[in-house]
Amino acid sequence: TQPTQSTDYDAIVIGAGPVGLYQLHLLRERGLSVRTLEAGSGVGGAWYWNRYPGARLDSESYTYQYFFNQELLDEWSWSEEFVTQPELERYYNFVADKLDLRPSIDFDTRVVSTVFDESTHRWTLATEDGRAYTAKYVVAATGILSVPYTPAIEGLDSFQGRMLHTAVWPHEPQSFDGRRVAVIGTGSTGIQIIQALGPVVGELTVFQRSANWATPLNNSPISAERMAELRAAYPDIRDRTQSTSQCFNIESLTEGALDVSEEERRAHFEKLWNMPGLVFLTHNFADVMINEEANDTVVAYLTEKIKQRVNDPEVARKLIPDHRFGQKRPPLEVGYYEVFNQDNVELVNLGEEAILRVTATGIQTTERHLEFDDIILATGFDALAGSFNKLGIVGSGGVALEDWWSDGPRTYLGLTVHHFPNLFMVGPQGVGGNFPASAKGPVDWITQTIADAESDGVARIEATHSAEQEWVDMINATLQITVLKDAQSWITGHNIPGKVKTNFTAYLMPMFMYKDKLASVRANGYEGFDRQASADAPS
Ligand code: NA7
Repeated sequence: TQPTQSTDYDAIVIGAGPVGLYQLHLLRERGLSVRTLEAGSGVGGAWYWNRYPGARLDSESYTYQYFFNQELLDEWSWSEEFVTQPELERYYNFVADKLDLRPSIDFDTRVVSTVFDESTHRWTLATEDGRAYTAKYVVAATGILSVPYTPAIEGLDSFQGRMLHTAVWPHEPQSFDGRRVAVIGTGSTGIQIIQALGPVVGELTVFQRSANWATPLNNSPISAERMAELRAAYPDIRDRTQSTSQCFNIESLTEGALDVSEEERRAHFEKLWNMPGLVFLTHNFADVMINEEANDTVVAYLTEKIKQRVNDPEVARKLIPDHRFGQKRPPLEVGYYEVFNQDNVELVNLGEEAILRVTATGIQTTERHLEFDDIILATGFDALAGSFNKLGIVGSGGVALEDWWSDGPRTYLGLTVHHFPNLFMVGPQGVGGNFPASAKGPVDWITQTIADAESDGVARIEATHSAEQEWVDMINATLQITVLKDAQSWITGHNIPGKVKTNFTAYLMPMFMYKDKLASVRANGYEGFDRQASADAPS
């Protein structure tokens, strides 16, 4: 039988999340034939998969949207400063419909192999169910937090109750009323689900490997008046989120915590405590992430807050982290600490009482057997390199991405990798933070780079080994000046046994430097790249 549609494209985008949808739209606008391959049955990426109770944005809703299209801005209204997952999923569906993206997306299509052909300079992609696609360009928009991590706990499969992972949550409604529930993991996700389930479950047992510095979300509904004000301010908000260091709507102070008096410091922390969002990270003193003594002042303030909110001093002790503020991404909370004041909630500190195994009816710890109806894994992700390593990417000379990255990610600009021509990614060692805003520059740049390659008759464009090495060296060097250098988080790979590698994963320099670099690479004729015309390209 004849295939009903061509499976050969100019470009394939992998993923229909916030980054992939924008990339699809831009490449299509440039007149390229583009197909998006999406593993899920719908759009939204993280906001399609992470459907657990309480799943919510930690960025202000109106900073997390697309600003490139006036109709999108005019026709969409946000209901809360920080909306929940269903509203975000609706937003991405609204965008997909408005921009007519759906006809260009193949859903339920998981890419398992992505192989470069030296003779044609094209990529062949194979899907889990045996379909094949070819394209000159591939953009992997598979996300830095998208491969769910399930720890290898003995007996996990033997549990006869309901076992759920927050990152692959079922579409059918799940009731927890009156049930005995275990939650393993207290990162941003664990904290959101714990505070959502606290009021409804029969009994809740929280298994905590590391406590976290959670600060108040300070959410509120958005009234019609507030929405009108926000709309009027959209041009400013757009510009700010494109210029602050982590693409949030607010910037750090210029003075250090140690430059001001104790009273002034405390007054600023009190202000942050009552402000909405991730402000302890984004609007704190300038030295908090680079000076341990400055960081200690935040730790002291937040320690006091936890002690004030948790009734039992012993429980409060367990909830006080032993890492520096910001070494793990600080979660935002709404009544999280008060959950532990409920009689039907217990906190198990895994450092003092470890999980030995999961049984048919519950969890056996070093101290006792606990019976559960439900076990919820809020154990996070194989972050950063994880989703790219799963695409089965084999580049020029038969080099596998996973092998090339055996010492951790190696990229040029967080967007391209030596040995992998015509392949782009919004991946590790690139900018992060408020993701749709931080990914805008990279996606615009990828689009222009592909458009220029097309108009210049380029058959293959590939980062040079030396440009990549310089980028990796810069990434590794900048880590050393921040408190992240001895962090134990998904950003360093410490969340997964055996994952820590030599190369660091994130770009920590200011956003403006990244933007300048992208601009100068282009202005200097794609500095750091080999661009080969069809006739010159090796075959
Ligand atoms: P995180 O932040 O990686 O949190 C995962 C949690 O699961 C964290 O508390 C881990 O402890 C815990 N964990 C992981 N493995 C185990 C085992 N084996 N036993 C017990 N506990 C374990 O993932 P999230 O989904 O919460 O958030 C990820 C990001 O998404 C978040 O930072 C935002 O940027 C959005 P650990 O801290 O590693 O000791």
